[in-house]
Amino acid sequence: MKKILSILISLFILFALCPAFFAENPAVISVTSAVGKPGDTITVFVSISEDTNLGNSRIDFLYDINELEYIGSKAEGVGVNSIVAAVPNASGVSVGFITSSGIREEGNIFSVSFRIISSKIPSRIDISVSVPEFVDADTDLKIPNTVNNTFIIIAEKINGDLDFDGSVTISDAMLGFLWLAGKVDLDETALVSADMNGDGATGICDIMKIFMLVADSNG
Ligand SMILES: [Ca+2]
Ligand SMILES: [Ca+2]
Repeated sequence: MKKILSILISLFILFALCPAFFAENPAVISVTSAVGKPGDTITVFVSISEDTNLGNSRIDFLYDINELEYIGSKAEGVGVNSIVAAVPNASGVSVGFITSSGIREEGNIFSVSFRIISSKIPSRIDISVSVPEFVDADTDLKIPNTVNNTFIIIAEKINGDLDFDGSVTISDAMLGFLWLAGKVDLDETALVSADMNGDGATGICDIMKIFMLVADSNG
């Protein structure tokens, strides 16, 4: 019994002395989807959860380069100072970025624009998104992270047409209000159509715009 106790105590001391392998806050990376026609340039926005203290890093986007062409990346909103390297390759593009110090805020960190080469309409281009390694800006410890894959829908997008019947009517506005109230779910494609101001997110301002559009067209 005494022996077991001393082993437990030794183990406890060993763990107490070991530096933590992971930094504390996981980084949740979200990438928006988009809708466009063949030939259109569309933009997806990459955002991060709060208080990650993420330092310089990169995110990889894998897709069929015969369907999608990389156009450019732009630093956005919180914490990313500049895009250092966006390297298009045979399987997609890697976007590297510089942070002024660790990223603490939540919000968009950068955007990536693509041109739709594929002429298949309607269809869908999948983009698989991955993070090679995230490290803490101060301690260099690994930051655990999650990231979602995304997709581009190739379709005739009509801003505000949430039910995809080809026109914007009071039904679309009602659908938007029901969604805001949490009464119905909208799939990601409908949410992209609902993004009236093109900022990559759908909210009350967008739904109000749809409502105003319908109200105006009804005199
Ligand atoms: Ca409609
Ligand atoms: Ca919006």
